Amino acid sequence: MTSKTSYILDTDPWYDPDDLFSLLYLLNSNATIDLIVTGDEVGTGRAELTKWFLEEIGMPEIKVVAGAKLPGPTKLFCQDLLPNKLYDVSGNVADEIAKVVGGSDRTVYMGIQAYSNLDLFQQTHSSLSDKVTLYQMAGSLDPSRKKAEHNVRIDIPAAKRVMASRIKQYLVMADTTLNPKFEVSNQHPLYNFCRQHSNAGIRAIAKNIDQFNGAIGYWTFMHDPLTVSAALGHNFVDFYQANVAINDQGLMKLDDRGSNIFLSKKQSRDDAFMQNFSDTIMRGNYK
Ligand SMILES: [Ca+2]
Repeated sequence: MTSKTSYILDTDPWYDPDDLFSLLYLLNSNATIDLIVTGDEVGTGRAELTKWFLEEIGMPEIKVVAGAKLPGPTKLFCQDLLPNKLYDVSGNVADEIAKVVGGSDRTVYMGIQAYSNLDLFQQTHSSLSDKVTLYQMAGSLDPSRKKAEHNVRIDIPAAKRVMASRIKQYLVMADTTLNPKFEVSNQHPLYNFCRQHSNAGIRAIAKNIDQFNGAIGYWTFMHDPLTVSAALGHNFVDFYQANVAINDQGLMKLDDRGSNIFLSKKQSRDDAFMQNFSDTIMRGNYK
């Protein structure tokens, strides 16, 4: 009997463009995406724009459910691309995740935003937690940090609860991904590939890169795609097991009393990753 592995992408696209790059990378891999859930939502804008994007690149059948909203300020780029059309992105996010997890032997959960949706799932369907392996882009052990890493900071209670849960977890930390090798600026071949593409969905990524840079003042780094690469079984980044504690400000440190999880090593095979990532994106067939 073959065992079924399912894949869930939990994402906050249309802010940092590395989410859309992650999605494209995944769509060109051997994995089949069973469900996309969005977080840090702006209404249901992130989910609806993602549905539009999937339609544009010829993958309209993938289910997208709008997930948790958060109280803090947030940004949604490329809103003007949303056509005057209704997309069904409704559903109870925890129940939708549970349906996928319950229907397979193992679920690879790719968390490339805050922990909010996964936290709702593990609180309401804790008996399924053992079937989930989480690959999460989040956190940092850099002691000079004054502010916690973004994906932890915007929902600290959720990060704490998931870290303490029974879910097996691999953390790709900012200490690994804040590496200039992972930058995609408007000088990068991937930017030009997107900007000049005949497909409106792919062109939207270049627009997202420009708008992100305009608002934030720096270029996007491929934090999320590296996390997805680990979830897909590539070995561009190595992990070690450690006990981690997280304080009320979301700052992390090694602590024997903390949760036992896998952490990314600071050094990665960055050149090999960027080559594989760029080649995968550029050889994709987008309708
Ligand atoms: Ca993200």
